[in-house]
Amino acid sequence: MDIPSGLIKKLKSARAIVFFSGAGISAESGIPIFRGKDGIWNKLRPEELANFNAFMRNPQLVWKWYNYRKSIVQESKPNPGHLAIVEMEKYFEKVIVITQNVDNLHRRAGSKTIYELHGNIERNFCAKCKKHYDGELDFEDGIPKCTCGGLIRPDVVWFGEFLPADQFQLSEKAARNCDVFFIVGTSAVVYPAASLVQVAKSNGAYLVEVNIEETEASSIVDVSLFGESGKILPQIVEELKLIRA
Ligand code: BJW
Ligand code: ZN
Repeated sequence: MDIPSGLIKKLKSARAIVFFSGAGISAESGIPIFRGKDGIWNKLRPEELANFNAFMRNPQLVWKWYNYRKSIVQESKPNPGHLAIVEMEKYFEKVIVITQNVDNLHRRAGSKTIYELHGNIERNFCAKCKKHYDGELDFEDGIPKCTCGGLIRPDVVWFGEFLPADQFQLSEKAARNCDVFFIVGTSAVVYPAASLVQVAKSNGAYLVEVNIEETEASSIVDVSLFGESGKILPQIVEELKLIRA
């Protein structure tokens, strides 16, 4: 694909860029997305799994799902899309990653500044006393328990729960202050994360979507680049090499 000249022009003068990522950026690492025809939630009902009441009702089932996903994450590695974002740090004063993903792949790729809006699947905490548990957990009858007797849960954000306030505030600040805002591999339907697209737009950022198909964000972006992020983002890096040479 040819990178549109309007985007190249913006990148020439940009100082701060933001990548707002979702499950699609990790799809090429073998991690299933949530929605759409390849989404894991086509087979499993989200409301049965990703909310606190469901967890309290059936913690074994929810843990089975997270342990399954954790095993996929542990076997996966960052793909050329994650790595291209790291490479961009050579060309801009500020590169910030705001991710909805819980898979840690931006960190493993080496991105310096990452805000995690929906938590991290590799961390856990006690639902009762809030104590953190970050190593391997002991499962008894399919459930890990805290020393206080409470249930240990994954440190992720479920429906109806607040996002980590510090991560969201830092993300809003980044969205307000960037020159180019990339929206990569997200359906942009889950709020309040998706509201960052509008925040960036109203503060004058140039909006670039990278996705294999149209999304809720497509109608307000300046340019949509349709294709796999693992191919398109490295292509943008190649353009940057030419621009900055
Ligand atoms: C590729 C590709 C390739 C594929 N290259 N692209 C009505 C209106 C507005 C809001 C609400 C509403 N009703 C309820 C709400 C609130 C609710 C919400 O937004 N619901 C909507 C779904 C309607 N939000 C919340 O509850 C949030 N909290 C909140 O609002 O708190 C305030 C509050 C408190 C108390 C009471 C009431 C309110 C919390 C949201 C938490 C979301 N959590 C999850 C699970 C995290 C843990 C886990 O991973 O298990 O986060 S849900 C799930 O969706 C996960 C994701 O981070 C998130 C976003 O999904 P994402 O990343 O966009 O993935 P997909 O699958 O949707 O899209 C993948 C994309 O990739 C697709 O576009 C593909 O085309 C593309 N793709 N391959 C490029 N190779
Ligand atoms: Zn506890």
